[in-house]
Amino acid sequence: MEKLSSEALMEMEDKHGAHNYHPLPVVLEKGEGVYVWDVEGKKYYDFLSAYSAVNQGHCHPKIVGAMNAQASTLTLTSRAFYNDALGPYEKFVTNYFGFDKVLPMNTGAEAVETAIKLCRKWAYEVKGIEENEAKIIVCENNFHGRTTTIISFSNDPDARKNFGPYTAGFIKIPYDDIDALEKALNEENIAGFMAEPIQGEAGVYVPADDYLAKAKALCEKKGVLFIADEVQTGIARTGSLLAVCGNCTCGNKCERQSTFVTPDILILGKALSGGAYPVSAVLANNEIMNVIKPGQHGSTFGGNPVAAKVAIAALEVVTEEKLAEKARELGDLFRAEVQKLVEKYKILKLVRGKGLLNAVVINDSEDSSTAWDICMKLRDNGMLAKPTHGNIIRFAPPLVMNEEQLLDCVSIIDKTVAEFEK
Ligand code: IF1
Repeated sequence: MEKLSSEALMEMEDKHGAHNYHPLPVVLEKGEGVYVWDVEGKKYYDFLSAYSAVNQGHCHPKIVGAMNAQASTLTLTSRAFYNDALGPYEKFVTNYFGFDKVLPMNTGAEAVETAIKLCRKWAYEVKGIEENEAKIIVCENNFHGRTTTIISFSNDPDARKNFGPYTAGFIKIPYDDIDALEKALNEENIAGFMAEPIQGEAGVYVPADDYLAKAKALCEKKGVLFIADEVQTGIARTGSLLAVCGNCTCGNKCERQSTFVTPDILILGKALSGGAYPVSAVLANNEIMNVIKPGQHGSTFGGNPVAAKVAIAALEVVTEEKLAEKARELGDLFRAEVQKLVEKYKILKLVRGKGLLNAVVINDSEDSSTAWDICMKLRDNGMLAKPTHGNIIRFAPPLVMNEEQLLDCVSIIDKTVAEFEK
């Protein structure tokens, strides 16, 4: 069959696929480490990492090896029967993150939905809130996925409009505002507080250093569950194993430093599989997780043998290659170098982030196309990134990048932005 061009492939998607995305016009056919290649053979640095799912780099041999081996042995049993991969994975992942139990799911949104159901059930059966009265506090400008319940508490019109009627039982408060949280915690029937340790989609908003610790302490005082959505910030992305780890030094399985904020419910996804396979997870201790009894929650693929083997390999790579420490060091270097560009170019307003989850705010109106135009030029110059909202460009390379490659990307950003300087 003749090789289809980028144009032909984009037209094919446009004709046969739902238009639920507006991708940058580049058609990728190969990925390896920090690089991807388009169908014409052009090579790019990947600076999005599939929204932080490919932290371990594209097609990591250890992860792909584990996937191939299991995929040619036993792919799926469903949970109607046991299999020889799930127990060892559950033991591995609960020890890795320090929780009693894990409920394995597939996508991030499924894990968020699972956490919401778990929190509600715990509220009724352990805390004693009256049934159907449980409320969960969430933050404005959140992004937790795209199911109907999750978009019910979104304030992004694109994510929410015309998908009603909406699920009740959520209270929205400003992000990074401890007073607002304290006030909301005084309301009736509060079961949980769910937040992203750094708001990714909103534009990489890093809260005050003590926000999460104070939030957890307030929740503890009020007998409310603190639910951390680490789907995007977890798995070493922000310079520690989890973003709630604060400023731990080791990055991997730190000795629960004083700044470590233990969530009551931890939500993982994306890089839990290194981007090779849909794997998500909800972790909690027995007092919470044991409210779920047989037949009360699950999914066909949740905890399948391929997912189990892939996730173990993906997490072993994080430890073996010290990816949290790398993200911390390279992230500091990236922000320092890009800050020099902010001082050099009027078109760049600021750079912010933690570890290798960063964003640059473009000095133009929210509705301008400048951020998009810059990403199009970055593409021409061999680097792929995409705006989050309006005038914010997210920069999140695979954590396996080395200093030379990072500095090469900074020089690509420099060269590209120079073309937009009026
Ligand atoms: C899209 C955004 C990022 C997430 C957090 C749960 C989920 C996500 C913190 C749900 C997913 C993805 C979804 C994808 C693009 C991407 C995204 F732009 F949508 F908001 F990363 F910022 N919690 N984020 O970031 O996980 O069900 O997707 O596996 O929907 O466009 P999922």
